[in-house]
Amino acid sequence: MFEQSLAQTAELVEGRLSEILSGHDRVARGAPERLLAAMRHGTLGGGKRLRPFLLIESARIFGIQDDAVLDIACALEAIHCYSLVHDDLPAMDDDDLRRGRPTVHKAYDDATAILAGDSLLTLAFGLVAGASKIPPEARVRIAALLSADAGAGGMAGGQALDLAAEQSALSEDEIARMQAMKTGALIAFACEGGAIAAAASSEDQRRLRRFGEIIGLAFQLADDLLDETADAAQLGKAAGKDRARGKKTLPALKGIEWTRNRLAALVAEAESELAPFGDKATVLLEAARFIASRDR
Ligand code: GRG
Repeated sequence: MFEQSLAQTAELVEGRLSEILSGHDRVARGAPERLLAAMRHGTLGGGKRLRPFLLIESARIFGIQDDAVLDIACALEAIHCYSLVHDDLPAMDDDDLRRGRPTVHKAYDDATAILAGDSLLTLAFGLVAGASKIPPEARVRIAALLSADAGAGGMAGGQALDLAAEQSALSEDEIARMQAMKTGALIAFACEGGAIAAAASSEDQRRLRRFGEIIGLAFQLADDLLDETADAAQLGKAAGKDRARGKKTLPALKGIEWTRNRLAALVAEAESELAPFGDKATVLLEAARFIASRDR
């Protein structure tokens, strides 16, 4: 049931992103065809679209329909996809495959992959600015929040800390901080951004931020647990490569049982954050459970 609604939202997001990246939409009009094709390669045809789903469902709690926040959800996905395109580059993770297909720099070239990522990042802010069903003040706040969560104090900063950590030992707290920035910030943005778009009260915005931070931690822990427990051959070479490079993860530091217990505790925390919303938050709670127990 939950997976069905996730798949439905993924289809909606895919359709809108495909329209935007056709080059006819205002935000990408006039783009060179090869660059657009590289952006489509990095964005369309795969991905769970979990972040847009969280944003849409966070707004839905307050009675906002998905079409009103769809472009903001697509902006978030565009930033997520840019981060994957850049993360796969030789200067970072140097991966050949993403979502079962050649990475953008393999299918095109490094310079095109850099520009495709840059263009997806800048496209995102155009989409937020043009989300005409959301009041202008909310759009400005969302743009500022997205900038903070995607930038040097958020995802990009977390990536920098992660790269630096290959050369040094990190404590449990340092790993948690790096991951909260690298993967947690965009997930927290999804939940808070949905609440801002819906003009929720400040208290509810904060509550959804905290919920997002909790499930962001769970997302990364579950991801690292998958890497830790999977056979490298089964996962493709990425997990084995991360281990060989000495990537710092909590499951590696604390063990598998500790991680499973921590995931269960995070789901319980997420549940208590959502309690005041009652039945309206059922889907978000299912999302938290999905994230903590995911196998892909
Ligand atoms: C290059 C600025 C910059 C940042 C990169 C997010 C990130 C930072 C790197 C990705 C590395 C990675 C694989 C991290 C593990 C967690 C993660 C983000 C997994 C991919 O996200 P999913 O599972 O992917 O939502 P799909 O394909 O479903 O969109």
